[in-house]
Amino acid sequence: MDNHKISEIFEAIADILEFKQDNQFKIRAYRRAAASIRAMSEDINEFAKANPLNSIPGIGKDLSEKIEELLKTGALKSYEELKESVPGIIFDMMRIPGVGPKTAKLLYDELKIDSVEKLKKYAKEHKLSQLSHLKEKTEANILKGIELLEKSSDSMLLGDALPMAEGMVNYLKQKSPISKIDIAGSARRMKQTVKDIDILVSSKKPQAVMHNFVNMPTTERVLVRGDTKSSILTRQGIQVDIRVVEPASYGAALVYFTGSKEHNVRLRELAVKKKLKINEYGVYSVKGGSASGGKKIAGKTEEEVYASVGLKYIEPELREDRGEIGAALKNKLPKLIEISDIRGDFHVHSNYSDGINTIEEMARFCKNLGYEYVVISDHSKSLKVAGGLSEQDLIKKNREIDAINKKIKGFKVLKGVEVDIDSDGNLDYSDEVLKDLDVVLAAIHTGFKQSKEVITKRILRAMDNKHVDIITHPTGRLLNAREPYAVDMTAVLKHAKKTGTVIEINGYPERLDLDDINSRIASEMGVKIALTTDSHRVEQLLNMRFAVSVARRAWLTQKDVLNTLSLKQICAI
Ligand code: DGT
Ligand code: CA
Repeated sequence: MDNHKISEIFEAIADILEFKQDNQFKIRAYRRAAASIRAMSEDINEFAKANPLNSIPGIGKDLSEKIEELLKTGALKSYEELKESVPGIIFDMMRIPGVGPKTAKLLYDELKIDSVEKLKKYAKEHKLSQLSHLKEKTEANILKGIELLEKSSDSMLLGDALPMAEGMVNYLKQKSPISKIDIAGSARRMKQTVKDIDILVSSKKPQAVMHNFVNMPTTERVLVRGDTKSSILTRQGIQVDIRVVEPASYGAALVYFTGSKEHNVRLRELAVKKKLKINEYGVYSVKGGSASGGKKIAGKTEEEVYASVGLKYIEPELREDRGEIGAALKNKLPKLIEISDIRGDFHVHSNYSDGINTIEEMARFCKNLGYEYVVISDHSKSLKVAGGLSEQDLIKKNREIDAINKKIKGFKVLKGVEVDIDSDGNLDYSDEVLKDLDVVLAAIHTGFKQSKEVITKRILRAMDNKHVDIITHPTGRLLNAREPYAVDMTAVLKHAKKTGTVIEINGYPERLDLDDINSRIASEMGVKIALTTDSHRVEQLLNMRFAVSVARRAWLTQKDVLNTLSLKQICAI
């Protein structure tokens, strides 16, 4: 039983209770508890040994007993009984993005849906929209949701994959002598989603590495076990491949297994032009049209491999065949932004709205990260589900910020807001309120299904307000869960340039919004970018590395990014 599993069970209980039209307070209590456990930085088993469970925010006596039962027995009797009372297809339907308990109930009661295949078939045949309570749009969304689920079931978020891969690397390093070890594949390129995890090793004791790998605590099933290559499936259903290579081939293997495939193809084409051959073992000179008998000229390090075909080292995030080899040939690769360039975070929530920590806790954590400033940007009044602040609460919050700024030296908390753009494009606070804030972020949280024209107009109108500084999560997508709303990004970026509005790369792993491709277009148009975490608790402030990874994949440099500026420079804008 881990945090993830327990929060999943609590969410499932909330879904069932909602399906059964049970008490709203009870449902909300389960959801709050699930969120709280999911966000804990500590393993709940460890936590429970030293602390009472009801010291977790949102956990009272009843829920702490349930957690205890789960930790002790690995199961929860009341949950098992509750599950029995609901047909299995309801759970399958609720996994589809866009299908909540109410819709699932309607589909089950009215259409006797008993499989997802049947639901897909009925959606295609427009049988769902014939129901009196189901709109055509919902039908289209259900179909999209099923297709998204089919597509996403074999990919995981970088935010989940990378920590998992790093954990494995650390585990293997501790267990046996290892000369070199790297995460390779899409996780090393920091792609937003990752299909499987690739690990490359060189070691004097390859057999010991293989033994430890297949016996990791997270291993569910061993798929392949060999001397130089093994594959396992983790308990979460993720495939992990490991390869052990000779030190003399390590660089060539790392280039090969980092990919992307398309980058590797371009690299090999370039080698052929230079009468060389590149493979996962090394770079060879070609004699009489064949590499056999050719001399090995590189392979130990990646730098050596790139240099052998006349290229400077190419950072993994750029290896997507998006012009990086041409740029490297001309020695025109960008000097990519690094996490150490970041001097503050522009999008952080506190417990004034839906965050868990206080402003002071968030500020002190940021200071410890070496930042000079943080923008506390809680939600505005109409976003009630996220604890949006009334004007009076905002005044109170700003006073608290003034007090904290007197207390914490060498650091500044800036007054901000994530102001909601309503369905007509109006902002949720008046200009009178906005003018007293240091930083105004504007965001869409409702009306996701509006037409492209309407959504785009809303954002453009928000940018026209002279107080709005940043457009946050500009497409509203949630990776593997919700498609972006229909927004004309070219129009938004053009208007951002015209009005001097900054565009956000939100580093929350489910968002990574704006994405790498659009961020690159934005910077080429001269639009400034802010890298943020959208943190709701202190640990999430560390997600800045994911915002930075999107920026790096977008070829951004220090000068493209707002929060590489010092506090003094920011205050002068
Ligand atoms: P994914 O789908 O998220 O796992 O993405 P990757 O890039 O990690 O792809 P994967 O795991 O299939 O392969 C890892 C790397 O190995 C890939 O980036 C490049 C290399 N590779 C795999 N298969 C081939 C191939 O057929 N040709 C070449 N040139 N490289 C390959
Ligand atoms: Ca992979």
